[in-house]
Amino acid sequence: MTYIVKPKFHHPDLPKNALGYTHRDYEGSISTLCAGCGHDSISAAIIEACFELAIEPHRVAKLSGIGCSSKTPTYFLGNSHGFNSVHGRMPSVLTGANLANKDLIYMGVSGDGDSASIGFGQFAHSIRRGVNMVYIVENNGVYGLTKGQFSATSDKGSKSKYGAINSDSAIDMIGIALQLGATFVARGFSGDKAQLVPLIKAAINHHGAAFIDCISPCVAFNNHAGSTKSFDYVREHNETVNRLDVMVEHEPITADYAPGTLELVTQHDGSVLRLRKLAPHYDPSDRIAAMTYLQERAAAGEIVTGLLYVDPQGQDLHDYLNTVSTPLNQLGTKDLVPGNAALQKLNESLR
Ligand SMILES: Cc1ncc(C[n+]2csc(CCOP(=O)(O)OP(=O)(O)O)c2C)c(N)n1
Ligand code: SF4
Ligand SMILES: [Mg+2]
Repeated sequence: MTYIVKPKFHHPDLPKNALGYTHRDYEGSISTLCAGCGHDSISAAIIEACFELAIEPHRVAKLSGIGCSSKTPTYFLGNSHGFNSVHGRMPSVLTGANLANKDLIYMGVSGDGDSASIGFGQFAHSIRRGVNMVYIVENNGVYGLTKGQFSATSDKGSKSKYGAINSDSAIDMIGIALQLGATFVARGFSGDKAQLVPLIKAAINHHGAAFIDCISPCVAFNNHAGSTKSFDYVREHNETVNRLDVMVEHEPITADYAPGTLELVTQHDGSVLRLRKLAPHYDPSDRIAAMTYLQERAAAGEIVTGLLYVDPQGQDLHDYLNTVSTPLNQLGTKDLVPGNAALQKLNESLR
């Protein structure tokens, strides 16, 4: 993997968070992606979200597959745990790590090729199992790393840089995540950091499978007229259903909002999501209505962004499996080898 180490020095007056860390403590190596690539903006949003939440970097595990998008964990959270896996296999590696140590914050970063083609099954099973993670697909509608072939999220009828028309139907990752039971589903745009940072913060605070489909234009291969993942196209067709602020502790609501346009959602960990409704009738607590709405707007050529669905009291894989409260990797021999009598008893109970 190519990377350029960043110099460690920084200005002494850089703002510090509650832990006394600056943004520099959440950065990684210097990016080697193309200048202007949407993926770099998503890395910057992840850095900002972790800085604002004052997360201890050693509490984060970032995992990825293969692709330009999957290279990005090298460019953020350089003091966190990292695992760059095989193409499309990030979800199973993440699931295994999460089962072994549920105390970490798991961040899976992937691409549309990585998650909607070779890793589609892996993506689906990690979502339906409710793995406690933030799963971000940096969606540019092409295989950027291998020079711009259509991916499974390329829209039917969209045009490649070299003029070919895509004849295959697109996979909508949001629709699939909703159908599979994800308890937090959002769509962001790399060109809208003000929307993306709170979405990532809320996803980090969410308990359960949190999925963010982030449209992230590939400036080298998919940013031309005829593409439906270009900066211009997304800006022109973006329909934002809500705007989000995340409050970790209760803060008074100071801004003025028209009645019915503000909604407060308290998540499992006590964080409060303050939702400003831009589409007044959109209800992010109604999974089926969300699926219908997204299909309708997609048919009208719109790209719906915002917090699309949340179950604030979501459960995760460990809740479903009823694992012990101690992370499994911290259990000692006494717990793991309970002795012959306990084994006999267990065997008897299964006869
Ligand atoms: C098993 C396997 N098959 C194919 C490849 C070639 N390959 C590398 S990256 C990639 C697609 C990447 O696309 P995406 O996940 O969308 O990432 P992007 O580069 O667009 O960010 C492919 C097909 C590979 N590395 N391994
Ligand atoms: S090829 Fe596309 S996805 Fe890859 S770094 Fe360049 S702009 Fe980004
Ligand atoms: Mg891609």
